[in-house]
Amino acid sequence: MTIHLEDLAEFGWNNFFSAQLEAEDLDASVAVRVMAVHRNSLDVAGPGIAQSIPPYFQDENGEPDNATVGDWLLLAPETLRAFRRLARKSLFQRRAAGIRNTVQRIAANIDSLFIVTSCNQDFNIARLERYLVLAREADVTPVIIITKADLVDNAQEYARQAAALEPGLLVELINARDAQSAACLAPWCAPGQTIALIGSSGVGKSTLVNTLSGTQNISTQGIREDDAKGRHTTSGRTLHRLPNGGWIMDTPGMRELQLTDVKAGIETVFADILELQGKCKFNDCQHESEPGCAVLAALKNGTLEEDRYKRWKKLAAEEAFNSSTLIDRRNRDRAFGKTIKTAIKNKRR
Ligand SMILES: Nc1nc2c(ncn2[C@@H]2O[C@H](COP(=O)(O)OP(=O)(O)O)[C@@H](O)[C@H]2O)c(=O)[nH]1
Ligand SMILES: [Mg+2]
Ligand SMILES: [Zn+2]
Repeated sequence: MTIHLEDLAEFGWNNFFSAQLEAEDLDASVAVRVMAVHRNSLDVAGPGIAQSIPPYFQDENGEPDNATVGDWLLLAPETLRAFRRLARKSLFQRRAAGIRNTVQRIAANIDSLFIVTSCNQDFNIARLERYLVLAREADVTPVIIITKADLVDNAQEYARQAAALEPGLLVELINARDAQSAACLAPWCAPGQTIALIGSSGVGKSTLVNTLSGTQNISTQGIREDDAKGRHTTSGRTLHRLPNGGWIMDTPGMRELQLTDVKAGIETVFADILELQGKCKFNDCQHESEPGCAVLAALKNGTLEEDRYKRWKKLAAEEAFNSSTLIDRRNRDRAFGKTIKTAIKNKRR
């Protein structure tokens, strides 16, 4: 068996993955992509193969590994056992609950993140910024999609506000129910491209997937997400094929993404503030009241917007809190408890 690179392209293969293979790999393995993750198995597919395999495997060095939706695996041709997971181009992950810092991988090798919001009460700059941070952290290209443009008179105003978030940010204003209107998204849905969606409930994610698919497969609101028997009508973490050749992952799992371990993402979205920080007089400047603080100076002279500064502070504090381990937090609580005890004792004295 042999890997034919040209046949893999439609599954999302590109040079990033080719570069990880030696000539001998091409002859002695089958490359497949993880299309769906189930509790006890993975659905994998490639040119001429569709197979269910165990979720955990040992790589060729005997190290345990596991794969998530979107991953590329090499299988041994005879046994179809996975023996290597290719390095990921991008990865969405979250920290699993518990004291040990285990991470749960949500999706790998996604090219673009459709950040979906609508022209109404859902529209919220701070929320868009959070999603941008997640996209940047995962190394995925964000596209802001503002739906329900057909329901308001001032749709352009929403687009303008979103576009101001980052220089060069891609923003598309659409009616998610209308295929012609959603046609502007074609470049991101081209053959071999993989997309994930994120956004609040009700903004039109399922509607958009249906419009892009030209089907009504994915339940939209109005129909309840759980049917009468309590079954989920939306599928799990699965890549769906779009008619023009791209792949799309519907939201489950993306919703739970938190601002944990996203320092790099915040630094990318707030690159201007990062640059200012480098100019502060003190290395450990908190940008509150320190002398020689370049961030406060920029606020004062108006080059940094007050609201943006506040949003950055909030996100940075949240990320620092979430990223501290539970043990850190416990120790901190304990130390805090001690401080209170001492304070009470001193008062009694
Ligand atoms: N008029 C209009 N309605 C939309 C648009 N996008 C979504 N909707 C409607 O909004 C509701 C929620 O959409 P849905 O796709 O279920 O949202 P989801 O929770 O993000 O998947 C449905 O009734 C859709 O028909 C749009 O662009 N224009
Ligand atoms: Mg939905
Ligand atoms: Zn400072």
